[in-house]
Amino acid sequence: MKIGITCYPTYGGSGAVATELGLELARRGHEVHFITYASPFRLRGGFAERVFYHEVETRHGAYPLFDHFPITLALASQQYEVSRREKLDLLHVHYAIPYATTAWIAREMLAREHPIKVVTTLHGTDITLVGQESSFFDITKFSIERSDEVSAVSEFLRSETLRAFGPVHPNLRVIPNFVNLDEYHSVESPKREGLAPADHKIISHTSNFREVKRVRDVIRIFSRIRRAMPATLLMIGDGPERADAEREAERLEVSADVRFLGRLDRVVELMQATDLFLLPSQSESFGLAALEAMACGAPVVASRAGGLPEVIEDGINGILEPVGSVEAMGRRAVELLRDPAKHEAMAQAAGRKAAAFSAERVVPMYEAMYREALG
Ligand code: GMT
Repeated sequence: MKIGITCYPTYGGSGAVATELGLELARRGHEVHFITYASPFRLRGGFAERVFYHEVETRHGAYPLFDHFPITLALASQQYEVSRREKLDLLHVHYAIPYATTAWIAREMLAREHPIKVVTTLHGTDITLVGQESSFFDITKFSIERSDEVSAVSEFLRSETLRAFGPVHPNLRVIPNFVNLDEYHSVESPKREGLAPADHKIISHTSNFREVKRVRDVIRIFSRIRRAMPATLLMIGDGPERADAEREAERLEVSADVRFLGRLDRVVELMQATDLFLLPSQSESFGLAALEAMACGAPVVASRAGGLPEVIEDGINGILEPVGSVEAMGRRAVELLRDPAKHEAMAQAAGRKAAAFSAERVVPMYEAMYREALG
């Protein structure tokens, strides 16, 4: 098949899933065209056979009338152009807003000369936050309804979509996030040099530091761990809540042991060195970051929220507590880190659970959805 993929290219789970999917599809012999406004961050590893990248124009001030460059129209035009020129079979868009809408425009434009199909994957905040804002609600609903096939990344997100928007699509299916186990797996001797002193436990968190991630809770949980044992917290990513998290670390007097590493294109070695991963989000449709940590053998302490219980089984391969329960999360994290046998059993169980979400198992679900879209 010839597949066009559009996603948020910079950082975030949806862009990661979309890019990993494109690379997997290309390995399976499909031709994949990324149509995005910047090179997707996980695509920057170099040349990949059957993978193409088409950059969308984002010029500001291109015409004096435009206070804001109409980037969504530029994207729709590019989706149209690339689909026509490369004879794509379908456009697979990740995140409903605005991509399900731009793909719908492109498909309408192509209708007579080169009909294509539109497949939309819902990732989370496109449904749980942005799509439910009054100004976006109707256009989000419309664009999902008009997609040929639609998937959601968890049972939670599927239910939430149906609750918020009603029966938007007769065949709204769940295709979970996946992980490439060739890359994400545990290693005997992870590279820890330079990350933390040798006697420290390594605790990690990765996100885009938005409010929904509750990064101050990450610091609060860590401060409880730090009071109990030598430990270093790796804060990977960046975003609007970073300054608050830094201040919280100062307030709790743990700054010396918290390392803000900023946005990193590659985190696998850090996950392999991680003893415990923290994801105390307000909501999380799936929690790709947790899955990748688990694949590397790191148990996760997370909120019992959204789709996280579909990935993390409390007491078996991780720890779940209600949103905001930093006391309980910190206490249980300390108990686990103090018990090497229990930690090892959880790390093993985390790896096994991650294997249930391997690329080998999940990517064929996307291929099946494409075949159905193409009839
Ligand atoms: O906030 C993020 O983590 C980014 C966001 C996105 O759309 O890029 O992630 C969402 O999609 C991921 C991939 O499907 C899911 O694993 C995340 O759980 C989801 N985030 C939220 O629901 C908050």
